[in-house]
Amino acid sequence: MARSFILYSALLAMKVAAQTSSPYTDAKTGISFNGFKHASGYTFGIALPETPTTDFIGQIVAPVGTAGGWAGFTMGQSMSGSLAVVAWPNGDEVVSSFRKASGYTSPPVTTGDFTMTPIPSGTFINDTAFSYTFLCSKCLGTNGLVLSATTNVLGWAYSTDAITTPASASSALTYHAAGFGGFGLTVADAKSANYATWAAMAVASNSTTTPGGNSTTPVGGGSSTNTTATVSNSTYDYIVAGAGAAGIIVAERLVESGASVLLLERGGSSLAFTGNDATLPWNSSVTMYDVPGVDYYLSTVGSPAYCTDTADQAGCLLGGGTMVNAMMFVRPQARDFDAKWPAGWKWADVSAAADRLYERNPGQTYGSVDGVRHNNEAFEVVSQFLLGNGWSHTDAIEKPNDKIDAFSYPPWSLKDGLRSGPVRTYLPLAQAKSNFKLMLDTKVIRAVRSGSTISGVETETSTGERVIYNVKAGGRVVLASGSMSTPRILFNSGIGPAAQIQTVADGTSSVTLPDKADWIDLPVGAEIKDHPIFTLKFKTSVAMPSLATSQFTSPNDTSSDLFAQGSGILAQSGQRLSFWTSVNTTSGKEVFIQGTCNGPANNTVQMKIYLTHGLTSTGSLGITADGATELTSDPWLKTDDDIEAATMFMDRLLTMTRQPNSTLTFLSAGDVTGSNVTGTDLIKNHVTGAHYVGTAKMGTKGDAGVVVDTDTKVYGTDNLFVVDASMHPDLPTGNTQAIVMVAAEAAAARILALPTTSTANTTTTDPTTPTSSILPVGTDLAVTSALPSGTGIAAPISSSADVSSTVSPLASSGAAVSSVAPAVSSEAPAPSSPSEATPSPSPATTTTQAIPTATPSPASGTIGQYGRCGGLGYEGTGACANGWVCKKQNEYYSQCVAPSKKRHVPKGPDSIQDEDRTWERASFLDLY
Ligand SMILES: Cc1cc2nc3c(=O)[nH]c(=O)nc-3n(C[C@H](O)[C@H](O)[C@H](O)COP(=O)(O)OP(=O)(O)OC[C@H]3O[C@@H](n4cnc5c(N)ncnc54)[C@H](O)[C@@H]3O)c2cc1C
Ligand SMILES: *[C@@H]1O[C@H](CO)[C@@H](O)[C@H](O)[C@H]1NC(C)=O
Ligand SMILES: *[C@@H]1O[C@H](CO)[C@@H](O)[C@H](O)[C@H]1NC(C)=O
Ligand SMILES: CC(=O)N[C@H]1CO[C@H](CO)[C@@H](O)[C@@H]1O
Repeated sequence: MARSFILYSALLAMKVAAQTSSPYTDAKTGISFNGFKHASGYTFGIALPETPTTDFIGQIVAPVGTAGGWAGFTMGQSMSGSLAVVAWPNGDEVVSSFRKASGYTSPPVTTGDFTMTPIPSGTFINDTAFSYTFLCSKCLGTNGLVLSATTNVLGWAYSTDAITTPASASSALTYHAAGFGGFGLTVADAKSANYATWAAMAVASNSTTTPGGNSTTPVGGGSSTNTTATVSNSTYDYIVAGAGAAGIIVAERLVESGASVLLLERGGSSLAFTGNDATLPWNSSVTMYDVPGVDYYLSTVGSPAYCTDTADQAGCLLGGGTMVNAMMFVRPQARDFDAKWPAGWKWADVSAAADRLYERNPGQTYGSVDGVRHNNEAFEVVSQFLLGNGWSHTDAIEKPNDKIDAFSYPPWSLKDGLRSGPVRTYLPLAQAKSNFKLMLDTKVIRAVRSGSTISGVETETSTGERVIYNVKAGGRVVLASGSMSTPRILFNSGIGPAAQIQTVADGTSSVTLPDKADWIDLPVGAEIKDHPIFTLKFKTSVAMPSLATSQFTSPNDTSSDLFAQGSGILAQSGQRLSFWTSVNTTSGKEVFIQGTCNGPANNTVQMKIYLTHGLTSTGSLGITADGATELTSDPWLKTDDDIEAATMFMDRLLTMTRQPNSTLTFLSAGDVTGSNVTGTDLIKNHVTGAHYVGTAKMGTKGDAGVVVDTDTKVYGTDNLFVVDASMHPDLPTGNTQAIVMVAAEAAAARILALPTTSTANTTTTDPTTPTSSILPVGTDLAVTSALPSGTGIAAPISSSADVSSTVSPLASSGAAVSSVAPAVSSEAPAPSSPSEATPSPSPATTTTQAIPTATPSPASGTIGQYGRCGGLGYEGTGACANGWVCKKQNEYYSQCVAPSKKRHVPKGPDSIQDEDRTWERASFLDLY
């Protein structure tokens, strides 16, 4: 594939002025460069001594796209094999690295003798552009730029599509769609007698503004581990670790106060509008996470992003559990708080927080916007059964305190036929603010701690690079990584039972711990709780048809058309009826029960029966040597009260089914069957509820399991907080996400009301200015989540004006599919398929230009993807292979490319991307 090399002779032969260099003097540094400027604003310059030896000074300047992006140049005429320098802005720092391409992939970081040292006065980010000016040492020579006596051909490339992990110098790059090509550098015009003075301005830095991510600053100490991390120069008032149910809400409320907030999420994007383009075959505007009807079948239709290093199932993606859960949204009843939460957290204290949540994220007891409850036969059967036994029909959204012998249409975190939750209802509000940054694919390893003061967090990118982000003086770190993961961060920070911290110290996860004398002994993980679930099946006495699973996983046209209008079975979650009641044990404990019902097979009702609020069993959670959390003791059915309570309810249920004319007859509970079963038999099999709470309980220091105070601050620290399910001292009556969100709202208000601990070095609103800024509530943004531009690192959103209409299957055009570019037909291969070899043919030819030397003939061509097909000096006669078009890149080079960039709607924030799709097509190999 040596086609690129033709350019060299072509350029020398033509000496076309437009593509050659011209001298300019940089105002900021005073350095005279010889350089190349493209219409896009991309500029590259080079300065040489009068007698070049090994070094040169380089400068890359490029407009900062709303989404981010990068700019770079190559030291030879072909990107393949040539040394390249790439740079991009990240917050208020410039990240750079050496790269070398070898194929059709993002060029990896390369190392050698060469190094880069920034020239600070020429390295900056302003409102419109970034500039990187640097001394390139040992960059002249066979490993870098081999200077010609007259003209060198260099390459340039520029992208305004956000890269995956801008904080990491080794991040994968996005395709250089904003521009690329070659230009001729007249060597003589780059030489100056002032070179030595300019080169002396280069100074080593200890930030990531250094070569290749290769400049590492050792951190921590005191343990045998040998980890190094770079330190970001950007600092924040708050760093929030984890963008799940609680993390997004607390981060957004902190942002509203005017404080600067960095939200770090270890996983990738989730809903389509967040940039996830793993859309569904039958509707390319939604991912599996968007569609309520597939929530029971995520693993059938895709590979949901579950954490792989947690004690039990948890979501490791933007939204956390709210993206992988079954969407039950059970507003807590008053006693869920009143029973065991400490003073200041009783229902009277938190009900205003609940109101703020419900204003934005109310939940609803229907799904389909056409008002029809589709496939509702199981509700009809079970409601008759319960009514016949004296239960009453309530509305779980309107009347959360109706929890005794009450049933409801299932309450869902759903809006306009789509999965709702903080990703849809809070995150866009934060992203609209310039004081907010979201970074995906960034895992928090530990809080960096000196005694009781936390200075920041150490993170790890998906490629394993460690970077430390610091808070400002007086700043705070909030852990919101969920009950399965927040404990790990605490252990890794030297906080928890000594045995767990010692496991980290002796383990293999390369965590730098504080000195043993500084370990903080708290019972992290010691009081974990969960709802056990018993699954029962019943035969119905009346005929009850059921839908096949394939109706949800591979929907027919009727279902997918209805969904595009916000309706039908796909616009509903999987449950059909929910019920609640309680039992009183002989020792006087009242323990609640929840049931969710559906009809998984003809004439069959399934009930998932949860033992909930009031249960007394606890287990414990610890960490393994390789850094995974594990249950060191199970939390289910450990007390006589819990066993008695579960048995009592099962006996009552069996009695109900044995009434004359009962519509339900017991069928099975796992392997337990038979007509004479008892309650004791029915509790033999249970599964996890995945509703874990209490791994960093709130309460009075010294009480069992208590880790945080009533401001959610970790005891023994000045500025470390836990705001997620970990801090809940008790289990609620229903599924956990709603109460987790309520408590996150309440926690944000408490944190903002705290006095400043020291001179907060912020010019924005004093973060202690309390509640006025947190009280106003917005509208429910479930659909109108227009995402403004110009926000943080990964947050910047494309300027696409109609995000909101493409987000929703309720697009005004009537059907989501119709808002897809016509090029994407329903037969197009799944966009997420990495093996997709050929883009779908498209009539769109707007980017194609006829060129004299090649006549594109899609039907008969032979030149493959990215092959050269024209340009001055091109001698070939072939045409692009089927499906590809010849595109003029510049005078010298035309290339076979995909007819149009395939767009998957909705056009969400470009910046929030999955690692595996950033390099969807492209080649440095055939840059020009
Ligand atoms: C399979 C399943 C089904 C469920 N079904 C329901 C249901 O139907 N209804 C209901 O109400 N509840 C349900 N739940 C429970 C509910 O989703 C959780 O209680 C809730 O999401 C907890 O919120 P959280 O903020 O504490 O944690 P999470 O929502 O888990 O959020 C934690 C976030 O932190 C991120 N993270 C983790 N570690 C790190 C790190 N080191 N650095 C950076 N980021 C990190 C995660 O990727 C995640 O985004 C279900 C849970 C599961 C797992
Ligand atoms: C930002 O920097 C670029 C490059 O130096 C410059 O052209 C531009 O005018 C600057 N913009 C502002 C707003 O200062
Ligand atoms: C490293 O950075 C810190 C803070 O930005 C600064 O105070 C210090 O002088 C720097 N050290 C070196 C060696 O440049
Ligand atoms: C950590 C790392 O990759 N360090 C490398 C940085 O670059 C120098 C050469 O410039 C190498 O010697 C180091 O190994």
